[in-house]
Amino acid sequence: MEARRLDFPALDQDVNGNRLVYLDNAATTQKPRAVIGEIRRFYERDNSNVHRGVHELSNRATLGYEGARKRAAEFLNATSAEEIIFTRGTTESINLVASAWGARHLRRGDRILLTEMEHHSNLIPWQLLAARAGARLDFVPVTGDEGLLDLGRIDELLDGTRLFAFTHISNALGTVNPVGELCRRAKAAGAVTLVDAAQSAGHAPLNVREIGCDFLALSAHKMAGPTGMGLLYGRRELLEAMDPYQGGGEMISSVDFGGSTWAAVPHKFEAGTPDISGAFGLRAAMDYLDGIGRDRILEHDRALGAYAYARLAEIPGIRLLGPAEGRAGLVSFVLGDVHAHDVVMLADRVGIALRGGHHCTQPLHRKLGVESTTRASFYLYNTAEEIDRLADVLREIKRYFSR
Ligand code: C6P
Repeated sequence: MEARRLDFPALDQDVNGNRLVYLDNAATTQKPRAVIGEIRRFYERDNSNVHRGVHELSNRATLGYEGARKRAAEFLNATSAEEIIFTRGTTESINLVASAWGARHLRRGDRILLTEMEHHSNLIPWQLLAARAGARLDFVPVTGDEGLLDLGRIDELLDGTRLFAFTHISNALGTVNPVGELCRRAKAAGAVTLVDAAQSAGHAPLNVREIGCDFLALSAHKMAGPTGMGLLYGRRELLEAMDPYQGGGEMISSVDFGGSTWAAVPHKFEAGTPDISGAFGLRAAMDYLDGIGRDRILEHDRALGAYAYARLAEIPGIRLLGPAEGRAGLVSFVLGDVHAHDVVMLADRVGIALRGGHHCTQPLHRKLGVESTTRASFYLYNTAEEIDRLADVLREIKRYFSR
């Protein structure tokens, strides 16, 4: 894995006089040359709009764009490319379902089930929908600092639920949720399921048919791909029964002053000129990750997550959040009474990139009784030595503030 560092030009730099240690991968990962080069190649050779042209460049752009859709379907083991809708990312994918599925299927008094560890992107769209439809939100509780879902009352909570949306990996806790089991139980209760795979898509093999979900959302930029690009997987029969999300070019079959008809899925949900270079970049990212092997990336992530948890637990007065075992490749913590923003700022002075705040999980932080946490998150190019450096720097910061 270490040799892979060389594929990522941004890692090869000093920050504030020290070698960069990039531990902010849950926010966005770095991009390998294969992805950067593919986007550049698209703009240098194939740049044209998709679907509307018959000239050579437009054909190439269309082939590449639709080829990326096929590649994404294969990456997720979807039944067909028509089940893949390109979006701006996880946030837009979830908003699309809340808007286009919700408008059709949610009625006053209906219930939506979420968990207490959801990112705001998997909370606010449902709050907006619930307010519009007169529906109610329920939450699967989190056990406390250990950060697991308390599934004790899950069947009771699922009873009468129309849709259950939950994260695969928590960006704030590092918890890996049992997505297959959650989908099975939701299905048994007749609920539609949405998996937020923002933190898992580039970190583990993902098989939507094995998981058994109805929808799954991901962002390219968290899996070595470009920003502003992502996708929604949706089971075809559900997508076909949904209204369009936005109106405009590309999503129509025929248009008249008095009314219009819609294109078939997936184009029904892709109004306007899409992020074409983003699709080329996403495809390159998927090829890159599969070239390494997503099972190997998962193993590496888990090993770093476990190592970081153990090393940081040695620091006196630190409070670690999330499970001690079986965690993903990220660790969130409170360093005594040092504010997270001070930790992040001081670590940056020696070239270590961390993130501090509520990580868009304000209700979870409130429940755990903390305003903010510091988070170190890893990817395939990070090493145990970088975690050792982090642990040393955190000790120094702690000592400095204890004087
Ligand atoms: N989490 C983090 O630093 P977008 O912004 O659409 O690409 O992804 C949103 C999102 C949805 N779900 C989960 C679990 C996420 O972690 C994120 C993004 C970043 O943790 C930004 S707050």
